[in-house]
Amino acid sequence: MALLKILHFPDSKLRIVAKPVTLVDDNIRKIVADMFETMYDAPGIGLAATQVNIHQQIIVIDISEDKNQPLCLINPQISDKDGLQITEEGCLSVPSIFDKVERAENITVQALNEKAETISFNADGLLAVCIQHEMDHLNGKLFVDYLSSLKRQRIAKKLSKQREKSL
Ligand code: K1U
Ligand code: ZN
Repeated sequence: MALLKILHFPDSKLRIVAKPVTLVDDNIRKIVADMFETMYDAPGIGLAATQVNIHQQIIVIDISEDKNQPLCLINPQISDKDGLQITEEGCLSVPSIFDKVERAENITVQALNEKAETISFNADGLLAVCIQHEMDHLNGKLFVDYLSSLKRQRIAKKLSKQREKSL
């Protein structure tokens, strides 16, 4: 397994729209394993392939406290959503920035898992937020896009200062 480099806002590669996976093979399973390792190491509760510069529709998630409930979603789709929730979100591609975002409260998801099986389930609360956040990444969208352009500019400035300091 390998740790992958996470792209940071405002990197333009975060805006690339991911393509569907056509075959879930060992190459895809290696990407999934590396993504889990990268997510647990960060640490985070989710990671989309876009964030590690892989432009295929792959998401990994684990919202459990003990980090023992891995969930891999390949070619995810939301067929139903209802209700609204406002949650403080973070993002491994926008380090140390947190802000409130409004998302659907309940969603119905279809996807393939790493064994190429079709899965379908309902999600609510944090899991629903995380799936919507990660699916946005696959579409080249970041949670800061829901904030005002003034806030987004301030965040870009803050991150570029942080980067300068760390060089
Ligand atoms: O997509 C990402 O960048 C991962 C992101 C997922 C996410 C968090 C919160 C709301 C929506 C989506 C993160 O994991 S940020 C880090 C984080 O939230 C966290 C890290 C360690 C323990 C608990 C949470
Ligand atoms: Zn994110």
